Amino acid sequence: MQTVGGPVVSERTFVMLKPSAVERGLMGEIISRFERKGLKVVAMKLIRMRREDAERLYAVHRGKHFYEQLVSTIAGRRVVVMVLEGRSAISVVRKMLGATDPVNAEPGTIRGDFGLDITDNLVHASDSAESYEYEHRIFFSESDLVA
Ligand code: FUP
Repeated sequence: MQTVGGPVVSERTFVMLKPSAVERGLMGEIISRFERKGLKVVAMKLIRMRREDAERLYAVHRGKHFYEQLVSTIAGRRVVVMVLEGRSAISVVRKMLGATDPVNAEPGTIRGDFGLDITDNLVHASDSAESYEYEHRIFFSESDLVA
């Protein structure tokens, strides 16, 4: 845990490498970026995404025009799910991902460097502490988190 002037500011975030990242052999590149930034991997596994878990993960988008495509894009395919820890990890990882639509993502970000597809945009990461709490519990139990 790191501190600034006393308070603990280290936090955790949930990250998923989407099927295209796995299939294109980008796992190492992406995980390496997180490690080089100083983020600590506290849980990680390669899984075949079950449809019900994909629906749970994207429940917040249910009813939106892209929801079905979003779920279908990851259901039944291999993804890597992980929990990363570090100072302001949630916002730091979101910045490293870049804009949601890779066409608009800045070079130097993961989506900016490797993507073009908005739905299969390589990586998902929690956008708030509440999202982290919800998302990581779909895939991990507390005993899986190795601090
Ligand atoms: P992000 O948090 O950057 O992944 O983006 P959002 O929460 O806005 O979007 C969630 C997922 O829906 C992303 F994988 C991108 C996808 N999406 C579409 O496929 N079409 C859209 O019009 C908007 C988002």
